[in-house]
Amino acid sequence: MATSTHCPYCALQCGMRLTAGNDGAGAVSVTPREFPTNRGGLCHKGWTSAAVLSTPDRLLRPLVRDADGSLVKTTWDEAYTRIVRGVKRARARSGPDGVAVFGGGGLTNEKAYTLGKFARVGLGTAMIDYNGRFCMSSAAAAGGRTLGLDRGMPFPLGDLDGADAVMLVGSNPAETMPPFVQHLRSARERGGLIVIDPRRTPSAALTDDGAGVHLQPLPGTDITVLMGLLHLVIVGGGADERYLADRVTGWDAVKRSAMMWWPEAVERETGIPVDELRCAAKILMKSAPVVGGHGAYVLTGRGAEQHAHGTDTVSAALNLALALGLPGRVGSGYGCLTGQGNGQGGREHGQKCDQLPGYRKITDPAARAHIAEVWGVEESDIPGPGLPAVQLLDALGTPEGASMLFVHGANPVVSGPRSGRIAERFAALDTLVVTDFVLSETAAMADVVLPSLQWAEEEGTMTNLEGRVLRRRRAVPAPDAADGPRDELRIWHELAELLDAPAGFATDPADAFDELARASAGGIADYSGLSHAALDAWELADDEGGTGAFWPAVRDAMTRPDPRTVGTPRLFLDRFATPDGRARMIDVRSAGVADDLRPDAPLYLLTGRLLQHYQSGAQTRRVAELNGIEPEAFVQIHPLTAARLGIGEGDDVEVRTRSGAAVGVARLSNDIRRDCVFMPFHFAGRGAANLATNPALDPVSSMPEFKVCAAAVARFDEQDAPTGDDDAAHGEHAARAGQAVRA
Ligand SMILES: Nc1nc2c(c(=O)[nH]1)N[C@H]1C(S)=C(S)[C@@H](COP(=O)(O)OP(=O)(O)OC[C@H]3O[C@@H](n4cnc5c(=O)[nH]c(N)nc54)[C@H](O)[C@@H]3O)O[C@H]1N2
Ligand SMILES: Nc1nc2c(c(=O)[nH]1)N[C@H]1C(S)=C(S)[C@@H](COP(=O)(O)OP(=O)(O)OC[C@H]3O[C@@H](n4cnc5c(=O)[nH]c(N)nc54)[C@H](O)[C@@H]3O)O[C@H]1N2
Ligand code: SF4
Ligand SMILES: [Mo]
Repeated sequence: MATSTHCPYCALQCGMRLTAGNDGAGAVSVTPREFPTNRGGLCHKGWTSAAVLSTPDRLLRPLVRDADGSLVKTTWDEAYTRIVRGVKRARARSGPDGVAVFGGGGLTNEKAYTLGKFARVGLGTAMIDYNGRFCMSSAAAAGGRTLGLDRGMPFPLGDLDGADAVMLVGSNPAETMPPFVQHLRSARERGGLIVIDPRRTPSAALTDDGAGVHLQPLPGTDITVLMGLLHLVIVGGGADERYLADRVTGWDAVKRSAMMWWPEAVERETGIPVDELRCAAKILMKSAPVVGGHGAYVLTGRGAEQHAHGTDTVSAALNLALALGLPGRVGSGYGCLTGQGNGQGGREHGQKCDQLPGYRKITDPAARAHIAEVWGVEESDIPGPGLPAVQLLDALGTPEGASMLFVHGANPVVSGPRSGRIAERFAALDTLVVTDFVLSETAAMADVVLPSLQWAEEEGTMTNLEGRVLRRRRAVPAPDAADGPRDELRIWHELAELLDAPAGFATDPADAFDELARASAGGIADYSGLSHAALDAWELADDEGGTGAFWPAVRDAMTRPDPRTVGTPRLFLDRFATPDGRARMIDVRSAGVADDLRPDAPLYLLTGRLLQHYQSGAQTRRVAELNGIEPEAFVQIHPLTAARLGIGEGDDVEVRTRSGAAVGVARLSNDIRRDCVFMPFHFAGRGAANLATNPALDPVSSMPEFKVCAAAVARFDEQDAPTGDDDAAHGEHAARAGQAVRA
C-alpha cells in the first residue's frame, strides 16, 4: 500500500508516496506526487531518501560507553539509569542549568514542541537552543523587527509563477531545492532572474541566455550591493512613494543612506561592474507593481544571512523590497528560503532559548501564564531565557556551563562553526546523550546513544518554507525489538517520569499536536484551528495536490480562501504585524567581514552546499548512490589562483584559518572568484570545512559567520602536516569518536 507523505530532508517538503515491500518493511520505494511546492518533481536526495531506512549501520539498540571507552549495546533501562544519574550529578554541581539541550529543525512540530517542554519542565533547565540558530536566525530576526513576525515566505510559492522578476540573494536553489526552479520559469522567460552570489552556481547559470543577470560580488558585501540597487531605484524613480507613505516607517533615513552609494562606489567595494548593477536595478523597477509590472520578489538564502552582519543584510534586502512596494501585495513580495525540513515549525514552538510555543517570548508574563496553564505547572516552574547555540556549546564543560547535554536531531561536531572547539567542549562533558538513528559524528562522542525512529516510521506534522503545515505519515513499521528504536515522544515521556517532572508528556503525536495547538492559541504562530484529523481531511484531492494549511490558522476564525487552501496563505495584505501596522525600515550600514583578508590569509573561504549531500552528511553519506557522486571534501579554486599557489587539479589542499584547518581535494573551476575558495560542509574528519570557519556572531541573531573568513591555502603534504597541540587534541577526540561499537 502506498502512503502519501513528504520528503525527510529540506523545507520544500516535496510530496512523495512511499510503498513498503511485501513484508511491510523491506525495500521501500519512493514515487513523487503532485504537491504545490514540487509539482511532481523530486531531487536526487528525495528519490534516494528511503535508502537510509535500511542502512546497514542503523542504530537498533541503545549504546553506553563502557569502562574502556567503547560504546556497547545495552537495554533502555540501563541507558535511562545512566541518564538519570548524569542529570543528578549535573544538578548537584550547577543546579538545573547544569543540563543543556540541543534540538534540530528537522524534528516534527510535535517533537520540537515537546523537546522545548521537556527542557523547561522535564529537566527544569533554561539551557535549550537548536541548530536552526545556524540556519534561519538572521532572517527570522530581520523579519521580526521589520514585518512584526517571521514566516519565511508570507505567500505561497506558486505566487512566484506569475512574476516578472525574482532576485535571489545568496541562495542556490538549483542545488538546494531543485524542484523550486520550476517556479522561476516566468521570471526567466521575462529576463528577470537576478542572482547575487560570489560563485557562478547552477542557479547563477539559470540567468544565462538573456534570462537575467548574475551579480558576483566580493563575499560579505551584500549590504553595499543592496544599498547600491536601492540608490538606483530611487534615482530611476522606481520607489513606490505612495506605498511608502501608507505602509512604511523609516524611509527618510534609509533613503539618505542609500543616496550615498553611487554605483561607482559600489563597484569599488563589491567588484560589481556599474553596468551589471544598473541592469539588475532596471529589471526590478520595470517588474514592480508601481509601474504596472506583473510583480517582483526578493528572496534571501544563507549566503546573505550567515554573516556577522546577516540580520542587517536581510534588513537591507527588506528595505529594497519595501522601497519597490513589494511586501504585502499579491504577486510581489519578500521572503527567505527556509532550509531544514521543519525549519519553519521548528523555530515556532519553543526550541529557541528565548521562546515559548506559538512564537511567544519566554520573558513575556502573559505568555508564561498561558503556557503554564496548558502545561499544568506553576508559572515559576518555567525557567527564563537561556543561551543561543554558539554560546551554549562554547560554555559546555566549563565551570559556568552545563556538564550534561542532550542532542536531538543535530550533528554539531560537523556542522557547528569552529567545530574543533565544539568537539573539545563535548569531550569535556560529564554526560553527552545523543538520540539519532545513525551513529553520527556527534553520537560517536556520546556517553549514551538512544536509537530513534526515522521519518517514514513516525506520524507528525512539518511546517514547510511557506508556513504550510502538512502531515508526515507512517509508511513502514518501526523495527520492533523490545530494546529497539523508540519514538522520541516516548523517550521524553519515560525520562520525565523517571525525573519526577511536574507535567505530563503525551506519547501519541496527535495528542502532542492538540496540546501544541492549544499552547499556540493567541500566539504569533497560531495553530489552534488545526489537528491531525483536520489536516488529513483537507488533503482530499491528494493526487491533485493535497495542500495542508497555512498558519495563522485560528480556531473559530478559520478561513478558506479557495477550495484548495486553508488558513492564511498570504500575510500582510492589509497591514504588517507591527503595533502600528506599518513595516519598519531599519537604517543599516555596510560592514566588513569579521575575519578579513591579511597577508598571511589572502583568500576568502566560502562554505555551502552540494546537490547530493544534506547538511552534516550524516544521512546522505550513507546513501551509496549519492556518496558515489560526491565522495569526499573538495576545495573549489580558480585555475589562476591555483596556478599561483602551485596547486593542480586533484591535489590535496589545506585551507588554514584562525579557527583551524580543513583539507580537501582541489577542484579547479572558473565558477569562483579568484580571491575566494569554496568548501562544502557535508564531510567529516579532516575534510570538515567547519574546522576552519569563524564563530564570530551577528549581534542581533547570534548567527555565526559560516559563509566567509580569511584563509591561507596551500598544497597539503601529509609529511609536512604540523603536529601541534591543537592537532594532537583533535586527534584524541577523533579517536574517541572513532571507537568501535562492540556487540
Ligand atoms: N542539497 C542540499 N539541499 C539543501 C541542504 C543541504 O544541505 N543540501 N540544506 C537545506 C538547508 S538547512 C538550507 S539552510 C538551505 C540552504 O540553501 P542555500 O542558501 O541555497 O545554500 P548555501 O549553499 O548554504 O548558500 C547559498 C550560496 O551562498 C553563496 N555565498 C557565500 N557567501 C556569500 C556572500 O557573502 N554573499 C552572497 N550573496 N552569497 C554568498 C554561496 O556561494 C552559495 O552558493 O538548503 C536546504 N537544502
Ligand atoms: N560551514 C557551514 N556550516 C553550516 C552551514 C553552512 O552553510 N556552512 N549551514 C548551517 C545550517 S543552515 C544548518 S541547518 C546546520 C545543520 O546541521 P546539522 O544540525 O548537523 O544537520 P543534519 O546533518 O541534518 O543533522 C541532523 C542529525 O539528526 C539526525 N536526525 C534526523 N532526523 C532526526 C529526528 O527526527 N530525531 C533525531 N533524534 N535525530 C534525527 C540525523 O541523522 C543527523 O545525524 O548546519 C549549519 N552549518
Ligand atoms: S528538494 Fe528538498 S524536499 Fe524536495 S526532494 Fe529534494 S531534498 Fe527532498
Ligand atoms: Mo539550514
